[in-house]
Amino acid sequence: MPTLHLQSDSLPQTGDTKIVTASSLHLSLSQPPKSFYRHGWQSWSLTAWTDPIRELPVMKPTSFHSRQTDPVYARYPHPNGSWLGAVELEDGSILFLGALELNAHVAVREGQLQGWYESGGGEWFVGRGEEINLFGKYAELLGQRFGRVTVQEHPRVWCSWYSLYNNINENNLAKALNGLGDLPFDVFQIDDGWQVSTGDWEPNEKFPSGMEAIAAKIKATGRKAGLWLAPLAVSKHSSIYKNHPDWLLHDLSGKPYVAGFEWSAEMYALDTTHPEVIKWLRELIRKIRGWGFDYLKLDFLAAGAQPGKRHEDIPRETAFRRGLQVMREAAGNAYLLFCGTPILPALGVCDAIRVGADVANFWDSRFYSYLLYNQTTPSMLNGLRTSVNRLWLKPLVHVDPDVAFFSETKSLTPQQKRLFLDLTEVADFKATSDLPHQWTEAQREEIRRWLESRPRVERIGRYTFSIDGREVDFGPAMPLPPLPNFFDGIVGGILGVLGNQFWALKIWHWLIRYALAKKDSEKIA
Ligand code: 9PG
Repeated sequence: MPTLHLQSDSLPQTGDTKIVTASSLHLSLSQPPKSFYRHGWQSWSLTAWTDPIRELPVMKPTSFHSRQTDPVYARYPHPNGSWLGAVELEDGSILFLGALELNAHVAVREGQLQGWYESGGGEWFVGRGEEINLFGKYAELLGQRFGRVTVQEHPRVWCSWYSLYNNINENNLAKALNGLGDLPFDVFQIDDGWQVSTGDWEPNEKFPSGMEAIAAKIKATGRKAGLWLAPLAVSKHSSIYKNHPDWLLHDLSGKPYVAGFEWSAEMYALDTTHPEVIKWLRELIRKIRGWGFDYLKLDFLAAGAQPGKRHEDIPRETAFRRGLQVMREAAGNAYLLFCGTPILPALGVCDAIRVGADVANFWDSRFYSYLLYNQTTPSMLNGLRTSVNRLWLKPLVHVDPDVAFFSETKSLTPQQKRLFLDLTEVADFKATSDLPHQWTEAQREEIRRWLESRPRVERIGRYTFSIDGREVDFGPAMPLPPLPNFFDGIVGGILGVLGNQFWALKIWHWLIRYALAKKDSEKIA
């Protein structure tokens, strides 16, 4: 299939759109654009309007690339994004280029907006005109090709992660469940920490009564029982790693591909083209359904879409989607929330997608966002920024911007909390991890009102919305931090090198774990 070059005079005029088939497509820009919409590959990857000329600094530490962004393009020297991109022109209109199939990438270089498929070719949507309208048309076309969510009701979720982290057990979860009382949460979701290891999806010693018992307890309160798992990731400590090395994705040199690091060990990825992996995935999801869970948060999914050598030689996102579809079938009518997932391959398979980085009970981390120039690590700002820039996905799938905080936190101002609550109204996805016994009566009533509210939301501009007539502007939270100055660059460089040393990561993870455990034991006590 050819590369197609389109000059600006053959580009759609304002308001026009077209669908073009090509392996790559080069749209000449007659004027330097004002900004570039970069779309991050997976849930946590930065999505924002950015500088159209100068690429952002390479995100550090680079050892995080495979779990935070698309590692194939993490060092690409020009502004770029996954599947789609747009440039803003002088007159305020945008030029939009979006792939209608998987395995595609977009960049601005040499005065062109370029798009290409990693293998073969496919259809592209090209349009020029008003931004909200073009993103809307693109979403419509994606819906026709990939499918869209059919479940109407948006679940209201209590999730254990952002208060208890890994320190969950039968008792503190039971306490949280009781504490919810009659608050209208539809789902009680158990997050990371219940399993023997990543890959051995059986309850650990903190769940001696087993998962069926806790699912039954949750359902007795009239709620859906939710469970977190990372089905495509495999820890070095897992039995799969020991017993089935051939199930893993391999790098080109034949070694198991390292898809990231968990607390103390390398994490590997399953090869979703391997027939035995497919069988194992099907049985895993059926087992969890059999325990009684009917809301599954499937996390670290990007592991399955990493580049590498597979049993069957097909493009990585195609292989990945195949694995997702098997899990969808096995899950029946359970509600599926995909997290840490490449976005396009998940469309039409799940009910909801986490569309931003993890939030945290602080606004921003100077350490990560300035020194390491990493906008994907947990912070309220990183969660909010990427989620707001992904709201165009809403007609296709429920968009989960992550949890809101109500309890007193030292480092979030009421305005910052309010802005995130406004985002949950716009996204129409409400979740929290707060420990109910820490809420005051007034906070419980605030939460009840929040869960019950169904405001009329209208989009006014790129970052402005009207919520029941009240105007909300996410704009001030959208700019990226300034590029590191000379001094920050040097400090960041040293930290980045440290962050790539396994021993340093281990110490770092151990310190975080210690800090969380300490904080949580204080909270739970
Ligand atoms: C459980 C958590 C929670 C959370 C998920 C995910 O290295 N990282 O970039 C990174 C990003 C997110 C993350 C963990 C690591 O959190 O988003 O809601 O379920 O896993 O471990």
